[in-house]
Amino acid sequence: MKKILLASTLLAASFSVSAATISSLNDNFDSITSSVLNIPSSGLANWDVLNGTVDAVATPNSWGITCNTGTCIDLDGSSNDAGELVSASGFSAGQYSLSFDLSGNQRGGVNDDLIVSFGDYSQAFNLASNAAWANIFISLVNVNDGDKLSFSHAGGDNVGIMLDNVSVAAVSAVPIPAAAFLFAPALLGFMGLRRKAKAA
Ligand SMILES: [Ca+2]
Ligand SMILES: [Ca+2]
Ligand SMILES: [Ca+2]
Ligand SMILES: [Ca+2]
Repeated sequence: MKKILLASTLLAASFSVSAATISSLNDNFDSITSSVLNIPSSGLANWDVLNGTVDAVATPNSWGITCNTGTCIDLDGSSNDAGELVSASGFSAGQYSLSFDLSGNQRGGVNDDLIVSFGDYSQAFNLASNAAWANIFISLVNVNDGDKLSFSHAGGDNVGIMLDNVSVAAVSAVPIPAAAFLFAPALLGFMGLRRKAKAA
């Protein structure tokens, strides 16, 4: 019974990898070389924009906005409905690190609200207009197969939190030798099962 269980676990593991998922994402938005208000989803290779709009802001620009590098994203576009920037692809199940840079809107007015979600990580940000660029690094996020990374800005006064340098990288939760050690009994169990089937 135990052998059958191990063998079926092994088979399940080999079939759980979906071709549609990704296992890393890096975007500094610098491939966009001039500012675009209400940038269409087609203008963002790695992202979809839902529930509103976002702007791409290149530096220099007439609004006096400084990006952390080259071009960055104003998460509240120019349609009076702030957008939700969502990774175009879901991620493979696993553990990841997440890193991104945020600044306040740099244009005055009331604080802005943003919720960042990815797997079992979700964090609300309330940033003053003059909040300086800061890096947010989450060392371990548990992700289910197909989970997407989302930056969802509240409101819609066209002046929103700025985003730059998004990076998601897989974390190897179990060192390879230990993984092989865990895998070996399952493999032996599977082989034993085959031998038994042959003998029968
Ligand atoms: Ca950039
Ligand atoms: Ca805007
Ligand atoms: Ca919205
Ligand atoms: Ca605002």
